Amino acid sequence: MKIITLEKKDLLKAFAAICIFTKVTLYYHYMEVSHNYIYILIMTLAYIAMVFFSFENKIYSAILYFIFSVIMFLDVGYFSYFNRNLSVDMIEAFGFLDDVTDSILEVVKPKFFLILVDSVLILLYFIRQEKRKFPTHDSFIRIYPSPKIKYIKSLMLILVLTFLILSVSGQIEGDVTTSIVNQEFFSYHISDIANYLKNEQNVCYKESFKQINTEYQRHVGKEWFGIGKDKNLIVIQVESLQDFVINKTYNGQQITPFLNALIQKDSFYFPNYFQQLGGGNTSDAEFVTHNSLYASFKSYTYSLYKNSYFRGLPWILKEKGYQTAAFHGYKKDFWCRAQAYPNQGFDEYYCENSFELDEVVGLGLSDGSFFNQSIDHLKNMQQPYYGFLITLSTHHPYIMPEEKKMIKLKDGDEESIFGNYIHAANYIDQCLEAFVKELKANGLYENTVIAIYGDHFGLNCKDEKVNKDVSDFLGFSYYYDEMMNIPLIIHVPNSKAQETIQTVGGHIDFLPTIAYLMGIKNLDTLFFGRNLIHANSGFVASQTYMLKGSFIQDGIVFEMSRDGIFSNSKAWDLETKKPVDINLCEEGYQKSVDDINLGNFLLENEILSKIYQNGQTLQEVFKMDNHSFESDS
Ligand code: GP9
Ligand code: MN
Repeated sequence: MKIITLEKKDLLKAFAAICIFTKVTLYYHYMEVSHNYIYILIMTLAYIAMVFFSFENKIYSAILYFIFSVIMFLDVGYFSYFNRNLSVDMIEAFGFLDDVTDSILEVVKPKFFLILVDSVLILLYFIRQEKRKFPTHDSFIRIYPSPKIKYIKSLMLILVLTFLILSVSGQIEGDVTTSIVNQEFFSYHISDIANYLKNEQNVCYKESFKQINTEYQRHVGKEWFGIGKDKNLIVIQVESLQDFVINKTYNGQQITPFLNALIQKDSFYFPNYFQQLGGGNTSDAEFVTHNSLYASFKSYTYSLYKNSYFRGLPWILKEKGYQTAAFHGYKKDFWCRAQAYPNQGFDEYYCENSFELDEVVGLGLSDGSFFNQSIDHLKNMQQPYYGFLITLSTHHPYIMPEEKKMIKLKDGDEESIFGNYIHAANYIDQCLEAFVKELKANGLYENTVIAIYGDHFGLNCKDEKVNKDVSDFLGFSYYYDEMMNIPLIIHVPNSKAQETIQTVGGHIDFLPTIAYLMGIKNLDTLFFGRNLIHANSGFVASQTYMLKGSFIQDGIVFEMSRDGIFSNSKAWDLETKKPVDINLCEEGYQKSVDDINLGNFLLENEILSKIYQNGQTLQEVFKMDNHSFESDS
């Protein structure tokens, strides 16, 4: 009788081991681990074995294993959307996700639940055993393994633990260790927690802000300088608008006929403009656009720095006598906007409460109604004014009401995210057309500069179906460079501008570009961006979707390898998509890392406040904090 029980147990153990092996393999498949796969797989299995060997009462092991499995589940869900590992830094950010539940449900695929199955079964088994108080359970390890096996297990535990501690603490250096620490489940999460607790700051102050400012000033007075001087400025941040819909036909129809026509007359169009966000999304797009600073990777910059002093576009225009207001037909406190806006330089924030919710599309007030009602507020503002309008209707999953759908979709695209997105892009185009018409009707058009840009991508290239649909539409494989490409259009009525500026740029470049057109001679703040109207070359440092160190410069895209090893990275030509030698990218990689580290240093040390509120110099703030400072003279 006893022998039969043991055989059954052994079979169950073997079955559990197969399930665990399959699950870990599946996990790394979802996490797209490509370098040092075998080492990583073996290590994770060894750590899991350790969890089961460590407790005599296996219920504790099963509980721990279940917890690890839940973390793995969160990892794959997070990775499938953001293309990066989940970090403890992001825990605070989850508090903001309640209103985008639809989108989250959309990205968490049912297949990800397979990650949980084995741990639930193992846990249930041991709970049942525990309830029955099955006598062989506790005694199994004590009675049957020989002392020799016990020693082998103990030795294995010691080796595995020693390696884990040495590698995550950086004592074992080398490419393989780096690769493992960045990809292996236990090593990554332990080192992530250790880094969070250490909160180490490293900054390399190689490029001085003075040089960036000098470059801005060198262009002052050149062509197009000040064509918007003393005019009103309306900046429209469009939800999820990507560049690939501009100047494109779908099934014989223009997707954005109004924007296509707008580009042709009195406008500057930047087709190589890219999103540059941090740990946040829409609110980071706003932050980077206004301040020309890198957003924090840790969490939403507005929430981390809601009480900090910033000195971006709203402040600079305010000093020139502008009245400033932000407009968004959604909840007042979402993304901490209500708290952050006064420190960003906004006099007013017209949020959901300032609008009548007379038409709902997607998350809330329709863009059509939002624009219409914003005209009433704009009319009452003292001129010149700066109005920053954030749209909402074209938010994921892009479901437009039937009567707004003007594009005839191909059969296969009906009910797909791609099809929905085409309708949404066309809908916002209709709304923008109606808005400009209303500005004209109210005498607000002639004297107003209008800038329109996308906050971030709408169609995630990691989603298989989306990727296939967009790739078929584009005629080439849809990847991050295309995904993060958003349009920027700056329209200056009667300017006779008809410029398509191919220079690569991103959100970070908006402030110096618009400041130049608005005739600001002295852009008296710290900023990272370039005036794209005259910049000889552009530089887009990326820290999200394409990881820190990645960049786009002069038509070359460099994507930093997820395992943290430069030589495993990829580079290609932005236009032709042909591979480029990564050895040409070392300098750009270093600049990308340095700029983002410096950006974080500015945020974490309240540098703007120290300089502009406390009157300290750049040299003082950098020396004071014992960081390297290269003279900018
Ligand atoms: C909410 C809106 C959407 O106010 O800006 O934010 P997102 O989910 O795109 O970051
Ligand atoms: Mn958004």
